[in-house]
Parts: sequence; C-alpha cells; structure tokens
Amino acid sequence: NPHVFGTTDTYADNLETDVLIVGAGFGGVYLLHRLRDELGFKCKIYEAGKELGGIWHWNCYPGARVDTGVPIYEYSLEKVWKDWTWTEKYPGWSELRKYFAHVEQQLDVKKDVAFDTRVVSAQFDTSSSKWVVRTEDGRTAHARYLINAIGFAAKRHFPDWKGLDSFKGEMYHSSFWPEHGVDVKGKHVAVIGTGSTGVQIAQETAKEASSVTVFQRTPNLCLPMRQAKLTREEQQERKKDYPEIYRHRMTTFAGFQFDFIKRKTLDDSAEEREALFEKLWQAGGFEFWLATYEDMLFDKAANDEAYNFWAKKTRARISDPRKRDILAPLKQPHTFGTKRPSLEQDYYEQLDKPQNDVVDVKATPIEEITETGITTSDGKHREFDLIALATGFDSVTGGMKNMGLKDTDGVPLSEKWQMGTWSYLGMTCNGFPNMFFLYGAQGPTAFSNGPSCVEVQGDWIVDAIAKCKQEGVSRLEATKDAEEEWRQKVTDLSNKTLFPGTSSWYMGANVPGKPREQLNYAGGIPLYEKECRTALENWQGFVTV
Ligand code: N01
Repeated sequence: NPHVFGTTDTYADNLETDVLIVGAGFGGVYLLHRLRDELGFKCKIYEAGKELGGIWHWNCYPGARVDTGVPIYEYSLEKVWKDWTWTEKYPGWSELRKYFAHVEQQLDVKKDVAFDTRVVSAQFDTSSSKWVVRTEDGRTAHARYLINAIGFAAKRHFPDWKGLDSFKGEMYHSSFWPEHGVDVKGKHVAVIGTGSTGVQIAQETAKEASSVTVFQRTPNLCLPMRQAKLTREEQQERKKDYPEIYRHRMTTFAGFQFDFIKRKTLDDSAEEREALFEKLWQAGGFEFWLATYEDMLFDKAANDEAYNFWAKKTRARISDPRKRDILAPLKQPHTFGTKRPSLEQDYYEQLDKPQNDVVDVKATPIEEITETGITTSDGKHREFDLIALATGFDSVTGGMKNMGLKDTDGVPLSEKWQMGTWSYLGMTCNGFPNMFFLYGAQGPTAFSNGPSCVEVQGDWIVDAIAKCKQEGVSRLEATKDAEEEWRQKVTDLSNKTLFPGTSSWYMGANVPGKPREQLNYAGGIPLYEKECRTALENWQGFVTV
C-alpha cells in the first residue's frame, strides 16, 4: 500500500479542504504546520514522492550534501531545533532525511500528506471559488486555496543527445538515483555536468570507482567546504544564540549568518584585499561568495580580483597542466559567483589523479551516447560502465509549467509563461486567484538560503490567507499591472548586477529554447520582505472579492 502514512480522508477520491499544498519539502511542511497547527485551517499536502523532504527525498546521489552550514539550513521553529543535533557542519542527504523524520516527530505532518500523489491538473472554479485539483491516479480535490511548494528543481533536464536511450550500462539522472545506492567499485564512471551536483558525484565516486571522467562544459568555480564534525555539546551550548541567529539571517541579503561587507574591492590596497580574500577563503563555505566586498557581483573589475584569487588558489592544487587549464583556466570563464559555486572537499585532487579525467565539452561537445559510452565531436569514443547525468533541471519555472495549472479562462500556465515569466511578488499570478507559490519564479529563491526564503514567503502566504479569512475575502487575485511592474522590478534589479551576462539556470539559459530572463529576485531578503509586507497592508496590486 503506497498510502500507508496517510489518514483515510487524505486519499479520498473527493477531498474537500481549505488549503491544498503541493510538495512536502521544506516549504510545504512549514506551510502545513503554520496553517493547520497555528491557525486551524484544514490542510492537505499532495506529494509525488514517498516521504517528506522534497529535494532531500529525491536527491540521494553519491555525495549529496547541503552547501549551507549548520544551523542556517533548517527551520527557525524552536519546537524543531530544540532537540535536534547534527553530526557535521554540512550535513549529507541521509542526515537531512533523519532531520525530516525528527520534524515529523515534532510536527505530526504525515497524517495530512498524501504521498505518491502527483498533480496533473488544477483550475480555479469561479462559481464555487474553489480550486479543482486532479491527480494522476484520478482523484479530485476541492480547495479554497492552492499553494505550490514544489521547489525550483521539480523538472529534470535531459539534453537531447543522439542515442541517449541506447546505452547498455547503468545510467542515472542525479535526482533519480537508486535509493539503495550503486556499487561503483571497479567501474568506469562518466559524470556529465559540473554544477553543484556533478561536482559532488565526481568527488564521491572517485573514492571508489576504477576511474571517473567528468564531461565539463563550464568550470564550476568551487569553493573549499571545510567540513567539520560537530558535537552535541557544542551545539547545545550554541542554542541559546539560535533565536538571535534566526532573527539575524532575515536581515542579510541571502538569508545566511553573514552578509556582504560595506566596502568596495578597489578601495582597499592590494595587501588589504589579499588579506580579506584569504580570511574568507580560510573560513570556507560561501563566505568568499556572500561575505565579501559589496561590489563583487556588480562591478567587473572588482569581480576580476575575486576570480584571480580563486584561480591562483585552485590552480595550485592541480598538478596536471592540461587538467589545470580546463578546471581552473587563467582566463575567466564567467564572472565569479554569477553561476552557483559548489562547495568541494577534494574535487580537484581527485580529478588530478592519473586514472581520472576531465573532458572539455565546450571544445569538443558530446555528439552521441552509444551502447558502450560517449562520443565527442573530435571523434573520440570513451567507454563506461556507468553514466551519471548531472545535467540539472528546467529550473524554477519548469515544475509549475508541468503540473497542468490553468487560469480562469482555461489558458495553461505553460502558455502564459511561454515567452517569459509573469508573477506578482514571486508568489501569486494574475488569472490564478487564491493560488500562491513559494521558492519559485521571481522570488529570492536561488539567491537565498532555502529555509530562509521558505519562511519569509511562507509567513507572508499564511498572513495573506488569514487576512482573507478575517476580511471575508473569498477571492484574491493579482492584477496584470502589478505583474508587469514586478517583472520590471525583477529585471531592473538583475540588470544592475553581473548575473545577466552569464549563461546560467538563474537566467533560464540552461535549457535550449527557454526564454532568457532573470528568474530570481536580486534585491535581497530584507528588501523583498519589505515590498511584500507593504503590498499586504492594503492589498496593493490585488483585486479582492
Ligand atoms: O544543475 P546545474 P545541478 N552538454 O544546472 C551541464 C542546487 N543544488 O543539478 O554550466 C554538456 O547547475 C551544465 O553545463 P553549463 C544548487 O542551487 C544544491 O548541478 O550549462 N553539459 C552544468 O554543468 C544548484 O545550482 C546542492 O555549461 C551540459 C550541469 O550540466 C542547483 O541545485 C547540490 C549540457 C548542470 O548543472 C542545480 O544543480 C546539488 C549539455 N548539453 C544541487 N546540459 C547543494 O546544496 C547541461 N550541462 C550541495
């Protein structure tokens, strides 16, 4: 029985509920808890997977671990953090799953989650003012409010290489890795893609496989993780500071414990700059990215300084000159930090080993996947036992375009967003009354620590629903004008930065044919929260009925 965790009515053919939430990751669980337990709404979650955890349910590839240090990547709910301790500063996927088991113990979420339940269509019925949501297995739910909490990586991306289906060895997309693991001992492994995922898979499998060959189109400008073991005692001791830590994280640009420093790169002398870079480098994690000079992501000359420091440090770790020039070229492949840097532990040392290799697929693109391996445009054919596809996602918009959402006129969201993305506040859409989403398009999403984004948006959604109830509003809908203005704001904020100049999934540039546009709000968490709160005060940008 796939539905073992639910209460009976969770799986009813006709579900009636106040709020239907799609997705049981950080966002969905937070919303369920706040709406159900604090405000008394009847809520259900529909979840396509078999467990809580969202991305940490799907991502169990070798080496999957979070790139944000404890205690930032977790809920600020005291009920949850009070009795929870981590074993490592940057926890791995299995520990994150244990965290969600602990969340379940504290919040009793699962009784209101229908697992194995994939939404295939949803439309607001204007006569009843309710959402009608259908599932793949034919059930129907009616809900006053629909909240999409599906994350930014709900739709996988597979490049359309010739012969992709013909490979006779093992082939897995990173987000569909066998849960019980794959034995790579003695195997020749190919990893295609060098985003956060590809770097982690390559680094981990290289410890056991006979060889690992990475197919790299763009170098990942990885930062040293500086992993550390954590003791229960030191965490208990630190917990007195947690309320302040969680308050503070909402005051920083990216929802972390640190923020950009209010100084410009070139205002410092070369020695001062070197000293600051060295300090950030030694601290490890995202500090070199997000706790550096405030102009690093805005000014090319400032950015060059960061890149040159990165290249100097990284090149020194690679002894093979050919690999060094591919993995950490002297000439900047893109402005530093405008693609997501991965945190690594020994990625460069692993790839430097003679049995492992890196293929520059910008120079020699993949032409074909054959029964036994991969052929590149220079005619070289390499044989493998296992191919790991770390080719990413139709990020941010792909998931919501793929769940059969239609506006009140019957126009699919996939059509509305075909030429670009329109939303208001990165949480609502014109034509989709009483629908909210979080950790998606035009919100802080990729420029924020996940749980911080989820809490700032989740709290706003909860307050918006509570305000509707209090004021007797049966239908809340963003106006077209508000959407146009929000899109312009998202674009303008981004255009001040260096992000638009780089082809990345932040810009929708990783999927052929997808419109190139900034998909994330680049104004930082505090400004975002202020804008959203102002809008809520008097329903600015909304029509209410
Ligand atoms: O996906 P990606 P991801 N030929 O899109 C390459 C989060 N995350 O799964 O850069 C050759 O970043 C593509 O090349 P290029 C995190 O926010 C977090 O790695 O487009 N290569 C790229 O190298 C992250 O940013 C964590 O030139 C092709 C790779 O595939 C986000 O999820 C861990 C290709 C895709 O990288 C997504 O990460 C994992 C082609 N045709 C993920 N098409 C942690 O917190 C694509 N590529 C640790």
